[in-house]
Amino acid sequence: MSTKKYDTGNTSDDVNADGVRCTVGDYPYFGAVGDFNNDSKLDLVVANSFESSVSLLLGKGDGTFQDQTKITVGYEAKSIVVRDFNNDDKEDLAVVNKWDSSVSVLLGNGNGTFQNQTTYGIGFYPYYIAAGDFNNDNKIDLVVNNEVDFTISILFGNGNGTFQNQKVYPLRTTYVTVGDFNNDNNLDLVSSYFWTVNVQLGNGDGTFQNQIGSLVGNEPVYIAVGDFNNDSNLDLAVANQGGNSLSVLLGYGNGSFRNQLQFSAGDGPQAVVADDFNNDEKLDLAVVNAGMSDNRDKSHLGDTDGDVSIFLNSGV
Ligand SMILES: [Ca+2]
Ligand SMILES: [Ca+2]
Ligand SMILES: [Ca+2]
Ligand SMILES: [Ca+2]
Repeated sequence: MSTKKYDTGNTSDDVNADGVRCTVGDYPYFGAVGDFNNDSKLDLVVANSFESSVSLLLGKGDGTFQDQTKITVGYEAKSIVVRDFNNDDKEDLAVVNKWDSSVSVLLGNGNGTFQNQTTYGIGFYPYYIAAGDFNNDNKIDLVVNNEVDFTISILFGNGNGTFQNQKVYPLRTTYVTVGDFNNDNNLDLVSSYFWTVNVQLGNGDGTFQNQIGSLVGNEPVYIAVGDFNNDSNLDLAVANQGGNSLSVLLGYGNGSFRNQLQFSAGDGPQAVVADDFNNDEKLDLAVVNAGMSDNRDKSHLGDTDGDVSIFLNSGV
């Protein structure tokens, strides 16, 4: 892999895409994409952390967006997952509200509007959310990590846009996401905690096996899942906030991974995105560096300029 860097130089409450600025709400923390008005043009949703809203930016298909529409959720939205929870072919949202210890589910009307939120109680200090079918009933379920409780909450879906009350499992993690890491068609969990990422293989009935740990850098805070070496086994890319590094773990296809490849990232990596940025059909990585060295308090993120490190996949 090779690396190059570019500076976004942007710390205000804007989304900045190649010079196009779109105003959103106060302290935007997370973004996701989907097509919410069924015009085959990608739209953006942004979690506004210091107000009770997400901003919807409908895409014009040319890289620009209409002015935001705000959608009411709980306070301190930290992450969003986009899926179709009620099988009507219209994309829906689930939003984690950290302060409220809740998840807001918003069913899409398919025209860029949403029904009012339904909220579900989860644990204390929730941050990240992922969606998948954990009990193989063809209904999408949700998983959230509750950072201070040292738990995860799983909300099993009813297939009609409603969810059952949380099931709580003990797990120390700063992040949670999903993938099938042993190719048995049961969805597995991957999480992170000091120097380690942990895979828990799914049993296909909504329960999970014990953790399989792999060593990464200091303070892993975000994991991207993809097949980076095209061997049909899922791999992991991990942003190590404390280590200012990126770890790549290539999967064996049984839930374990080769020893990490570690790369220097920027200052305070917070997130990593896997996509093919140069159209060579290999997944590249973009690491978002918050610029934290002057102030390690998360509540002051953004006081220092951040940047993005791009890692082009040269074919491992
Ligand atoms: Ca839907
Ligand atoms: Ca399910
Ligand atoms: Ca599996
Ligand atoms: Ca692979």
